[in-house]
Amino acid sequence: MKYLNYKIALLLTCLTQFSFAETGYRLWLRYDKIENQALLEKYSSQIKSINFEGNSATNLVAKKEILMAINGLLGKQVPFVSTNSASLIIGTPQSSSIIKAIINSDDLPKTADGFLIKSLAFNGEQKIMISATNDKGVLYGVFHFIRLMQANIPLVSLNISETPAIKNRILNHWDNLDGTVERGYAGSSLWEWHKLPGFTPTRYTDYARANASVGINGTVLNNVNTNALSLTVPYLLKTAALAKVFRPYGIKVYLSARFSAPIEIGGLKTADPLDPQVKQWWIDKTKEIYQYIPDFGGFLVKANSEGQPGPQNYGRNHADGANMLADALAPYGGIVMWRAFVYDDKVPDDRAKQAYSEFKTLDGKFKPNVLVQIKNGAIDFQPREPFHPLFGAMPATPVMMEFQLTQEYLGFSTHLAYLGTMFKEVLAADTYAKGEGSTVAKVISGKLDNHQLTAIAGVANIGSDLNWCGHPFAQANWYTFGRLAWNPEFSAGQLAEEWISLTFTNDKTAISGIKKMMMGSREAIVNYMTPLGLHHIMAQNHHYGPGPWVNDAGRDDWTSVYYHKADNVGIGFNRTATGSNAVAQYFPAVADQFGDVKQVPQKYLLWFHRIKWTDKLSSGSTLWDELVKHYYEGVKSVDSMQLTWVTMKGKIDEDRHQEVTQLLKIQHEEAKWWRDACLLYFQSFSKLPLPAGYEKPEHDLTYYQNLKFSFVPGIKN
Ligand code: GCV
Repeated sequence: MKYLNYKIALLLTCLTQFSFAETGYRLWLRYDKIENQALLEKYSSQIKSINFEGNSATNLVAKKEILMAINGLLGKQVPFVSTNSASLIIGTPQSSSIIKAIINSDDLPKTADGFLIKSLAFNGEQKIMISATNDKGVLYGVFHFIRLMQANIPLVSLNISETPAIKNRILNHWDNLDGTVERGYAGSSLWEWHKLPGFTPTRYTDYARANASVGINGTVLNNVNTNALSLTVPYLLKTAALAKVFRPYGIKVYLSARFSAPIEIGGLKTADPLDPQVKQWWIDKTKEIYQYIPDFGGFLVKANSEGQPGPQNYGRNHADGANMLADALAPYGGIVMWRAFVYDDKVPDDRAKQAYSEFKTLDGKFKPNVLVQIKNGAIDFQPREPFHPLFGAMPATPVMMEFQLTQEYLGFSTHLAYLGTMFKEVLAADTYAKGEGSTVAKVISGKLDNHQLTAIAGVANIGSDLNWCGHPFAQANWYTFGRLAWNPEFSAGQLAEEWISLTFTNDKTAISGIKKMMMGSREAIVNYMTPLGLHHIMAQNHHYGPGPWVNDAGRDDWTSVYYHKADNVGIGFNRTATGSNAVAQYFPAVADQFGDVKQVPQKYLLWFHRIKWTDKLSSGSTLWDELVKHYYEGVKSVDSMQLTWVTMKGKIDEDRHQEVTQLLKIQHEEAKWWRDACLLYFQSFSKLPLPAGYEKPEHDLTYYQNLKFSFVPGIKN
């Protein structure tokens, strides 16, 4: 007996000591047993049984999720019951007679996808109800409820009514059919095209769960630099298989469409959008797509940009191209997302002005099911850009936002960059299109110009890596994108806290430390890469590391010198009336501010103005000294992040703590690399010394200029 007890004790020890590595695979959907004993007991007394009527595919996945979450969080099986004695009641008034009896359906949010979570008394018992007018709304309500429990929020007097501010909340995958991901730093593509349609691993379901949990309801599967093959039947079958997995989670699939597909896969001689045969080809192709994918979302198009074909090849304009596709999609309710990311080195004008110049005049010329998809800034997802002047400038056209979650210009997946602060900076920016308060958020949510068709896109940072996004903290950008797409009014800090508590811990000190790291992280990167409005000074092509010296890239607007214009006198791009006059594309209140060197926010100084090295700034320092200060501050911020992270040891799991420790070390080295390379290069013009007290760069400029890298991820090497 004694021996048996010993064996049992040994087995238990082994079992408790054995645990799976914390890979980050579970993202923010962890559902581990709640550690706070008092809360656990409280929750257990509040959720004794669940009633969830309804058998649609979406109901079934919501049931599975709530069961998995509650059983995990409470550490015990909570039964489903069919009576109104249940303490948690879920469903729509149509699917559930109990919901119908206990709720006045007028109280439910009217907008599709909205939900209501309410504490109420029924038959003398206290209950919680999750309801909506449609099954998708119920699913979102379920995920929200789970989030409350994961974040250890008391379930008392609940009365949460939410509706999404933006209708189409979409990820853009820049995934190629060969499994690579353009600007992807988290492994290869999730889509195993060669195994589709037969093989759909559970990972696809987990992808759908993660998206639905934050309200994302669409995904463009393939790169905007696209291959026409994705529109052929074998690939449509593969897309249909993915659509089938995502459908119950309320996620529609979309495809990037190659404008020249009628030639490449259709055997036509032209892709001219006004050619009747071309139009018919798209009508037939679209009909075929809907045969395979009845709820297909529509097309995303990159046209006449960076070598992609488009209507201008035939002397037509963007509206001609978009409208042709829109007509083909309209009978099925599909939409066109036509990108405004256009520029051409043959156009003798500031690249920052070209999208506005091309699109502004087309306002009102698009069919009702077209959205113009605009990047957050006028150049290209730089660490910091002022908001794109097209926001607010096309009142008669639905316009949508394109953010980049993958960190092409923000340190790939080795730098900790929380982009919530960047998203918010842009969303909260005031366009003054209709006077003060005409924020970018209001433009894209259709509120400013009264548009019903609204959308937002995020270029995905997701790949085959175990933890999905490469850097454990990069998951926060996926999370935050979804949550802000749902409600652009959420604050970056609130969402950071939320994500930390779901992903790492509910320990208050840890949350506040990690939040501090996250909230300062993007500014740190701006400081050590492109402070004071500098932009596009990264290495050529692969974009890994600094390259302010790049002066020959095949075309001027791909060089760095085009953007910083440093010489012995000063630095910066004059975009005022005496320069390219890009400021004039903004509404007067903004143009006046950005165009005036005394009023322009310092963070945009060199974006709009050319300043002498020795000019005094409002801070009292010369431009050179201020630039140096920012570069050094950037590195110092990474020091602080490292110090904070050390104090997280023991507060979060060892696996992810180790990973982030290592990544922060790389980030620190790379921050110094950026700082030293850029300052040495700019110093070769300013000829000014580093002010006293700053550590000297480790190497000379030639050393940094000679660094060469092979097989950098994110490009075709
Ligand atoms: C998909 C930048 C990137 C390209 C990307 C392009 C775009 O130029 O470097 O890789 O191409 O933006 O958004 O179309």
